[in-house]
Amino acid sequence: MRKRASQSPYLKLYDGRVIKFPAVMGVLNVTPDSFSDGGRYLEADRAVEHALAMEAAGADLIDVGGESSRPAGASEVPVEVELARVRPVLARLSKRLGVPISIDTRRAEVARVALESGAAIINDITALEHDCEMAPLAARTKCAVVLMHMRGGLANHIEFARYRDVVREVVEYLEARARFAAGAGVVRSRIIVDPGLGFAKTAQHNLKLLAALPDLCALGYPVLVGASRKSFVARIAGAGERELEFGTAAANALAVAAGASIVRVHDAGAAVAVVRMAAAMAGRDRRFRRNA
Ligand code: PMM
Repeated sequence: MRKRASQSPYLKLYDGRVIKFPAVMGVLNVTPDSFSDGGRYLEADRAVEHALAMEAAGADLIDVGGESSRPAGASEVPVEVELARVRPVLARLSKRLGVPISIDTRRAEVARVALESGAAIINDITALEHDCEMAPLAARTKCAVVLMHMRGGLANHIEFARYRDVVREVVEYLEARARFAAGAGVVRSRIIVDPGLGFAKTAQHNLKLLAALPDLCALGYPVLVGASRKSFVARIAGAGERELEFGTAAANALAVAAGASIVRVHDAGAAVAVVRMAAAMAGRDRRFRRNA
């Protein structure tokens, strides 16, 4: 067990905006094939509407993605396609959205366009490994970066779900990637780590990682957890709409109680209530501390 490093209760972005933790990241997948909301927000105007609705429901930031990473057989899309999907949405959002935007991409070219449109966070499921231009871009722009653990590629990562000790290996990987990012000039206080639930992980691996969140938090970086509607939740809680939502809520509540700083979700309204309650119960909401 590591010595607990102190975690900041907020993230200050390069533009001065502050995201208070625990925070809700609303997912805006602008893809025709994402596993839960695929196709619904492909049309830019509807995507923008959905993002604004998530903000109104209390989301603290919006994660825009143009490439599906659906566990079973996600296909790679050319960079032009990814750009064509996200560019019109980002252009419209930058004028209308108050909360910060993160761009869910492995590609520096897409991240660059998004940052130019006002995004403040790069959410890279390959922890800056896929594209060697990503780390210099993040360093140059002083944006925040989410470093996620995964193994293998988009289409085959589940074949890599083999570990001797999944917690140790994921913690060590994220520690190394955070060190790499900071060494490349990424602002240290803007590094976020993520165990990558469902990416090269079985249900058991995901459960072990969720149970070990305090070890991940002990690295000293904010921890992002993306359990929302994933197949392990369906397997455990049931695959119906309600079961998936309540299963997601349970995972998010316990993740916040264990120290997670950001939960990445599809139903922002539900998650806001869950996170508020869990934060207060865990003594993470100053207004409701017992000795306040
Ligand atoms: N999961 C998905 C996509 N991007 N990014 C981070 N940082 N963490 C995740 O767990 C994550 C992610 C896949 O889910 P989706 O298709 O519903 O977006």
